[in-house]
Amino acid sequence: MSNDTPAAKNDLTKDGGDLHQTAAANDQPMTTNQGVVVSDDQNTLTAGPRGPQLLEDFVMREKITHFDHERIPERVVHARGYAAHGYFQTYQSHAKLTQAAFLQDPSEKTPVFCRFSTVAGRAGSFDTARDVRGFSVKFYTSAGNYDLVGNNIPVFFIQDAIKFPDLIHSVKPAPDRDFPQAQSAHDTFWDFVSLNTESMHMLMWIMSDRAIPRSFRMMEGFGVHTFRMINQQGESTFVKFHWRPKLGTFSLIWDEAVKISGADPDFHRRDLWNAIEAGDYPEWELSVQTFTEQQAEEFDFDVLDPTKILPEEIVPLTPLGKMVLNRNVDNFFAETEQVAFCPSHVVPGIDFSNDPLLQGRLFSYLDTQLSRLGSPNFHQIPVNQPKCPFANFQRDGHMQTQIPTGRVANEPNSLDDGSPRECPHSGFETYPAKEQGQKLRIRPESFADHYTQARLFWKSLTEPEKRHTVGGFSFELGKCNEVKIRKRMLGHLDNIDADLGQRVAEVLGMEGQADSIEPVVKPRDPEPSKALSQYSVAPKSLAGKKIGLLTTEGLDADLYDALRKAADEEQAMLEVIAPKAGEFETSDGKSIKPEHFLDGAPSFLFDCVVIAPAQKHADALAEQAAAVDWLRNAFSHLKVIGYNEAAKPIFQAASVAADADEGVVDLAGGDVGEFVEAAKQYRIWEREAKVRP
Ligand code: HDD
Repeated sequence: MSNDTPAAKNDLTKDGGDLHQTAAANDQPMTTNQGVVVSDDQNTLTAGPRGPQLLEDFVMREKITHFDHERIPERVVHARGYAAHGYFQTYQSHAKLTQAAFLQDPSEKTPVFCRFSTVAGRAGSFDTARDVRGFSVKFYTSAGNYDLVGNNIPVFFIQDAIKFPDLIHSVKPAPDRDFPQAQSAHDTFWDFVSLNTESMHMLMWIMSDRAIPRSFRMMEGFGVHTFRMINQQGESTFVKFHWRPKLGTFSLIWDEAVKISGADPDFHRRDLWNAIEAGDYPEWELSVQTFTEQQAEEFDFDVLDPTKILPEEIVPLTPLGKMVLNRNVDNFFAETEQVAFCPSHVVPGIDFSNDPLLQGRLFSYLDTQLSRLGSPNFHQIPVNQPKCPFANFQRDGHMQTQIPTGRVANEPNSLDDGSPRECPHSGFETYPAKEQGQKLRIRPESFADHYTQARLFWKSLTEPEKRHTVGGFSFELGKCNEVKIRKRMLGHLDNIDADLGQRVAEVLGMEGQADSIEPVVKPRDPEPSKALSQYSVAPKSLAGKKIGLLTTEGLDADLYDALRKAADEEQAMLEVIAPKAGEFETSDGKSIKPEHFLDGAPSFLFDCVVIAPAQKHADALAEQAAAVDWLRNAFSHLKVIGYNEAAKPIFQAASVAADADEGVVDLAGGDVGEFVEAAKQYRIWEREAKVRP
């Protein structure tokens, strides 16, 4: 704000007035923050050309002082995040369920701002850490801002917010040595969670593929808690929120995630930015599971317990509408960094439940914004401002940017007959739930079953997903030095499922060493729920995915055209990788500029790959370790690989059989149809047992 130049138009009376400090006008002079035109931005004022600098140089002092104060505290959790603008559109009126304004009119598009994040790492950490992903959406509704602050996992580690600082301290780098960064694979985390049986269900999710998503665009989102929806008649229905990505839910393989973190630490943010820039707008469907208080009493778990899901076999999803992200931010700091989400930001038609974790969150977020953004006026920052009118008698404070007029700042008053006035019949009214009870510090008994749903999750996974979950636990516990913690965890895993416990113990070489842990509530044996397995329900599609084509000068033009056409038809992206970064000619003399050069684009940055050098450059390519690794990695990451005859020396050098399985496809004759069909499977799971026995 204070940076505005005379040329910038700041109409503060307009909602979300245009506060862009535009570089657009080429003839706009550079000024100080006071609007004084700067004549020299390169040289400090000195006494003589080689003399001392002068304190009076307000241009230099202002510039350096502003720079010195550029950083604000990063978020205490979810520090690394990425966001985009878009809209939400309801499919129809959901007036029976809720009076929420954004769920009434299907012709109306409600603006949204959506931020995805990792939890544990710092703002400068890498994208592909094994972690929960935050999934926060700010709806700028006509009845005020509504924040749905969820995650890509439908349950949480703890049942009561008072334990949150301990959970986070345990997962963050150890306070003495300040490592490891963005990792849960260390003693303090596993010590804490193994002493908190309520974490077991969440641990299953976080050790599974869910914690290493392929893309923000291919990730589900969940409101986690039970909320209420209230209709115009004041009737309440319990709901659980779900976001489902149109592209389907897909994940990386752990070895890939580790390698990507070095090759492209910005893998997820780059993916989102590029997709939006390309007009390939990611989309999610918002649904709810709805149930009454009477139904809730009949479930075999407590709906106020955030470590439990409501299986879709019991209550299916009701689709409400869709969210489309179609605009990247103009400025990362101003928007993504300064956006302030608070679960307490609700609108008429949406209300809370007594979930003790949710209730704690209602306090924590507002509080954290005050320290992070430094002022109770954070709602005036453009990205946080409602797009509907807002007015009250709150006044002053750091960085007040509005100029309230008039003599009166109190209500009631008889001195000023103007607004704002409270509106008893149209304002937000809390649902009048009846509450009574003794004051206690006690966990309800109905929260005590900590293993059944962890077992439900395990039983619902496909075999490859089970393998990866065993891999997740083994990797993390293998990084845990204290043997007593490993033994304790193995005891919990045995309680979740004997097969799981056994398999992890085997990998760790600790068979028979699990602690014996007596569950407070003996776990039941639930029927599997298909919706919990992402690969049971994943669409067979290339939409939104990336095909990497490793080639050389002289690339077969017909093959290139066929791949480009197939990519367009399947709404996938095709990117060319060549040994050198410069332009080259294809077999028909057309010039191509490769998107990448080989050393900068390993195959783990792509979903499926084609290796098709020109014959005369094939041997030279096969001599390059980067090309051999390219193929070897693609094969071991279970990717579908298309190749031409000239690629065979690379197969030999990589010790990969050109007829290894259905995922290694010969493109002889230039027909890419078989390759595309195979690639729609995403991975060749059967290969996994061979490459990672
Ligand atoms: Fe939280 C940020 C999601 C429990 C305290 N949380 C934060 C963000 C997400 C979540 C997505 C990032 C918001 C953004 O993009 O700016 N948090 C969750 C979910 C939880 C949860 C789904 C459980 C169901 N959180 C939780 C508890 C507490 C907090 C129990 C505290 C008692 N969370 C915070 C915070 C953060 C935050 C410290 C840090 C930055 C911020 O709020 O704005 O207040």
